[in-house]
Amino acid sequence: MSSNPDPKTIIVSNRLPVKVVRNDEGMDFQPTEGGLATGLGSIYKSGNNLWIGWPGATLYSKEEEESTLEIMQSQSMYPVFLTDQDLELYYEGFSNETLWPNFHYFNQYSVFDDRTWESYKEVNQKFADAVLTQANEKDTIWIHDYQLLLVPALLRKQKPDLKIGFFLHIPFPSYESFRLLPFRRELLLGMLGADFLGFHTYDDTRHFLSSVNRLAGIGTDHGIINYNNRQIMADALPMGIDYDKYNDVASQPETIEKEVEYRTAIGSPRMMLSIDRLDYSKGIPQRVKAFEKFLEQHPEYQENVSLVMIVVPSRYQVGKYKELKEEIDLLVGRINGRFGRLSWTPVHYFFRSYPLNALSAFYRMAHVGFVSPLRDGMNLVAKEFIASRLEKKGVLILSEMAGASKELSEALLVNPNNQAQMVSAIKEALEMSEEEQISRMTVMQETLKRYNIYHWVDLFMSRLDHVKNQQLAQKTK
Ligand code: GDG
Repeated sequence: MSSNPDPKTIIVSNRLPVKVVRNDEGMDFQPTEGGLATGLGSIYKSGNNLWIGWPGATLYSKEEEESTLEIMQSQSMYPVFLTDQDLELYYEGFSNETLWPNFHYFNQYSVFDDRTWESYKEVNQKFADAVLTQANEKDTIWIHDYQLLLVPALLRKQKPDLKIGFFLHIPFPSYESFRLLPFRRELLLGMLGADFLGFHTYDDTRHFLSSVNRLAGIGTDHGIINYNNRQIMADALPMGIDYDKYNDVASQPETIEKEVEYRTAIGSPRMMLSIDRLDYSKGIPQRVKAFEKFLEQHPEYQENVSLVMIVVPSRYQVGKYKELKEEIDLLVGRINGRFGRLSWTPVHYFFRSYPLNALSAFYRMAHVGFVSPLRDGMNLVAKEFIASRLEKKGVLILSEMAGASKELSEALLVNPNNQAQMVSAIKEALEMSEEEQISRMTVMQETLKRYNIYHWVDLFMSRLDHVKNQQLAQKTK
């Protein structure tokens, strides 16, 4: 139990916003990539708030654990140490080989294995125990994402009055997909330990409520769930970005210098940009194939436009991800071999991550942002691209399957499975008048500026407070 009596917010997620990297001098702490780290990075350092999660790396000696704990605590973080076996079974196994494919409608990739489920339960308990060592009765606990679906109920069991919120960053699948999971009921009851559950879109919320109703037999009414004499609420709360941060970074001299450097090196008159983690849900091969088809059908664009494609290494230990990397390598090789000239490379492909200034330089440099996931909870890259367009020019091609498409209707929306539509969207994007670009971009920028990350956090917290107050009012009736 913490000795600090001031109420605080405890964020809980699988990864902390920094990771431990071992090098010759010992341990180094580096910021982590990923939507969540980017999104909440601006929040957790304020007041006496705390972020609990895995710091990366395994096999800590006692001394390493102690020094990590000390360094993390001085930076408002509290580490949950995981073993190699936890990582293999809970993280790579149940989280990334069972839940991730099922929630993204890739059921043919889902692996069902009792050992990974046992580990998932154990590690969720580890996280809950860590929270319990830090939480006071009046604190607010905000749990994030599919790796920790059981934590809300584990906390509720120990501290029935705790204020608990949960946010799911990936899609919640339709009942027809979710019901395929062997441990579907346990997962739902785990989530229902929360008082408020947030999802990126209305459809995710609707799917969750339908599963609660049909698989757990619990009645729901317009987002209100009455379970164990407790009123719980579920609602759509699309996550925003730190708009001003991306806007500001885009105007920094270091970013502009990098942009000039990259533009000169790439040399193509026009550029399309895609940035994703290596993941089959992101539709990378489909995108490259659509670009290839475009060059084939519109030879006048050869030597005129390049696709700059950044793929950030991720989950490389999981077999499907290795296969995907090989598929992308082959496709890029094929298209560059087929169309490339001495003076022009069709696809500039980078399998690595970049620092923020470099990322921003890419966002500035591109004429078209090409974001075409097969399924995506939200997709922050689409939003960051828009926030970086200081001159309001540029076009966003965006998949209808990304949560972001619900807010960004001025983008050119495409079905990533419809290659002909993707090809014509590329043409439309490259030929759009500046006037139309500016008018579409202005609307999207206004939306993202208003519904930014701070707005999202405030809204989440006020919904959570509201539910808690409703519960109290019911109790005192
Ligand atoms: C999950 C959901 C949802 C990427 N490359 C670099 C880099 N990034 C940053 C981007 C962006 C983030 O990573 C990626 O966020 P996404 O939203 O695109 O995707 P996921 O990682 O899959 O995130 C997703 C999100 O959670 C939030 O709820 O939107 O649907 O799948 O912020 O900028 N950052 C740096 N260098 C890189 O090379 N610095």
